[in-house]
Amino acid sequence: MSGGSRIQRTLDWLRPPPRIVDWSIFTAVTIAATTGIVSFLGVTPSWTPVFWIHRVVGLTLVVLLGFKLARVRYRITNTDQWQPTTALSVLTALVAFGTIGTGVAWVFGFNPEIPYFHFLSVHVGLGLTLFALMVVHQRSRFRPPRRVDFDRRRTSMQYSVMLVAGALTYRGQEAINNLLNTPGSERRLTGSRREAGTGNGSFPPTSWVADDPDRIDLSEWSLTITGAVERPRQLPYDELSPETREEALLDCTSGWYTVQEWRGVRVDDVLDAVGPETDAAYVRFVSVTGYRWSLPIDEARDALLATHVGDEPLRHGHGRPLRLVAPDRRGFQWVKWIDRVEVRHHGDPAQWLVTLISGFTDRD
Ligand SMILES: Nc1nc2c(c(=O)[nH]1)N[C@H]1C(S)=C(S)[C@@H](COP(=O)(O)O)O[C@H]1N2
Ligand SMILES: [Mo]
Repeated sequence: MSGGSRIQRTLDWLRPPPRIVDWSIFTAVTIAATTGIVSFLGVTPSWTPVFWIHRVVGLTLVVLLGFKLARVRYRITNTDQWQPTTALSVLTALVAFGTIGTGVAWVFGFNPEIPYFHFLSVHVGLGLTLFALMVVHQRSRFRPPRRVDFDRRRTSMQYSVMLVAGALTYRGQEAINNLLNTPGSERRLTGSRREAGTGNGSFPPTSWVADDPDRIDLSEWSLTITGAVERPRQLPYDELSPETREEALLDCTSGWYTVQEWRGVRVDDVLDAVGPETDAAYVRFVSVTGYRWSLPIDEARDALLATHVGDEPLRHGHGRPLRLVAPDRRGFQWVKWIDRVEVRHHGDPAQWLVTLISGFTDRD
């Protein structure tokens, strides 16, 4: 039958030329990696577009990879076509499907217990690996698209169809999830799933592997408040008066969140006691481990230095004696085991170095 079936013809029409497919995969993976990394900051609904782009681009990638694999399949199945770069290409394809597969599995509520990692962090790890492999792969094979590849109407039509199909697929998934009432239907906008309950035992202590201090002896601990302040101070534990209670949501990039009532000292009160200089702009919270994060001073004033969660003293794993509660910030910014608060004139770009690789966990 010449021309094949109607579906076949439609697919052929929708398939962009090879160089554009390759270029689009490169672009889509780059966008997915970028939105994935940027989404690590998102907690509040204003970040919804970032999560949506990530999901829709991820699903569009499925179609693009399908086109690509249909084209290059013979290079893998015909052993006499093998080249030194074939292994790398196969690995890249496997990591690509692993990344998409773990993302889709997560959306449907799949969350197996695995050693050391949370399942969602496997998706993050595969995604970062994919980006790196793709850059290497492109260097051996990449041909930039040429003008002849573009037929403006057709190309924009092809992309509209793919993106709309991606968005509809994601919407359809929501409907199926809700209908079947899978655990995947209970995700926040960030994709995180709820850890229900109150107090220390109801959510997992989550830290970097290397960030694992010894238990802190309260009689040897004190809080130093220093930097751009008029009267630096050092407060022993029993001079803190942890009387402020506040409900706040902790959302970790490894895919869980919890809502707790925290109790502690308002940063505002701590700052008033030391008198920040008038041009002070940031407050840096530093852990006994060296882990740290800074907040703009006005936001910091609204944050809490917590000693308690759900009316229990914080357990070691959750940052005893003192941890930051920074509403509307992602979990990794909620520094644990704080013993130093520094008022500063500038932000602290180096803090990113310590916090880029989230998700190694330390469960008790
Ligand atoms: N000092 C320090 N603080 C830290 C971390 C860490 O590794 N070291 N992990 C952060 C991360 S990634 C999260 S999600 C929260 C988790 O808090 P929890 O362990 O009480 O659940 O703590 C944050 N604070
Ligand atoms: Mo986290």
